Amino acid sequence: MIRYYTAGESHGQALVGIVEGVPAGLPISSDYINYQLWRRQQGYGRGGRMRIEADKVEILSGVRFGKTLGSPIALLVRNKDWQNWTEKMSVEGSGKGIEKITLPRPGHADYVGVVKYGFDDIRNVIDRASARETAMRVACCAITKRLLEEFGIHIGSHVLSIGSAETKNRNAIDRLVKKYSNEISKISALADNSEVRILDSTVEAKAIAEIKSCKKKGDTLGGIFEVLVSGLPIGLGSYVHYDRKLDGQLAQAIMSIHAVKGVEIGDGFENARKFGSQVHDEIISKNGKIIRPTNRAGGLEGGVTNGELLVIRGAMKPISTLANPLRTVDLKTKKTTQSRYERSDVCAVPACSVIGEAVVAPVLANALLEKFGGDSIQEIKKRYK
Ligand code: EPS
Repeated sequence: MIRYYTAGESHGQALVGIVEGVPAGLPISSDYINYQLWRRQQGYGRGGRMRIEADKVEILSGVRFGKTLGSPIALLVRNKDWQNWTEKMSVEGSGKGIEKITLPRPGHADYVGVVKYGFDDIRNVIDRASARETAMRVACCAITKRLLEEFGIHIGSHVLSIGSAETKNRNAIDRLVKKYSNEISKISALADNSEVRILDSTVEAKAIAEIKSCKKKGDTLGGIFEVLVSGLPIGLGSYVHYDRKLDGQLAQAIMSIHAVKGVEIGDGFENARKFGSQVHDEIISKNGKIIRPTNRAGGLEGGVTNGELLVIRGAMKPISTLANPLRTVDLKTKKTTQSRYERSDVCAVPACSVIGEAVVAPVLANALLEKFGGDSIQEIKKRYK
């Protein structure tokens, strides 16, 4: 089974990742990973940091002549911004003379972090709690995305809403999804053409305008994104054990992304407002084949893939670093005051959708390996056939 770990502080020297359990013989290149890293850095509403970074991965181990060896894969992404933080984030020394941050931002991990670890400087929390970590996550998960592609499984995503700019009429999107239902990553290619990864051009324009005016106000915006997966065979996951139910595992993966506070599979929340007869996808026979005329379940029944398109949505709250800050308490003086502002994004929902694509990949790859697993891609392909 595949596991991955990330390490690294946002303004430290680099982000580091180890991916283990990847079968041997998987073709992978730094170009493939870098393309996913580039996609994560796009999006209207990002702040000054994205102008500094140009994320590129270095593959340090586990790959030889373009193919995985079956051994742990070590990855490195250097933080360009490190040059500006060598003193503040120094590994050595005492930190004497370095300003301590004592104003926790509401909504961030700042306050809970210092209480939990007994720190007197919020910088110790900020730097690991930062969504910068997702750069390495996308790099690690790209390897599992590549693995799934070997089996005709493709992952795509797009953004449904940012602030009040919302895709209400899904008909056009549903037509696109149907058109590309065999290779859903094409949806991503279309979404990548939009600065906010929104497929409906009217909603796209509204979202951009909303981000613009939000920035002027010193505020931030969240939104909803959709991750779609095509080519999944029937039978991945489990209805037998609670911890192997694929919907539960996918929800965990999406909720593990910074600022994601809600998740649904298929029409999860909408279905809760309807009658069962309006919700469940009938099973019918057409030309001797069993088909489903609708997919409100989003590709999972009983925690197991049912052969339909997998549909997962995530809700990202507005970023908690506000240029026009909320009130907080100075942990040194215990006085109520305004929170602090250094620099931040106004909206990162487009990036979050790319991260969503990434984090579901190892979950699905593991479900695939659980059923058909082997030491090499060749061996797994034989079993899969
Ligand atoms: C982040 C704050 C900002 C974002 C960062 C996440 O960074 P900084 O504090 O350096 O301005 O740009 O996101 C990234 C660096 C990234 O690569 O996505 C936070 O507090 O979570």
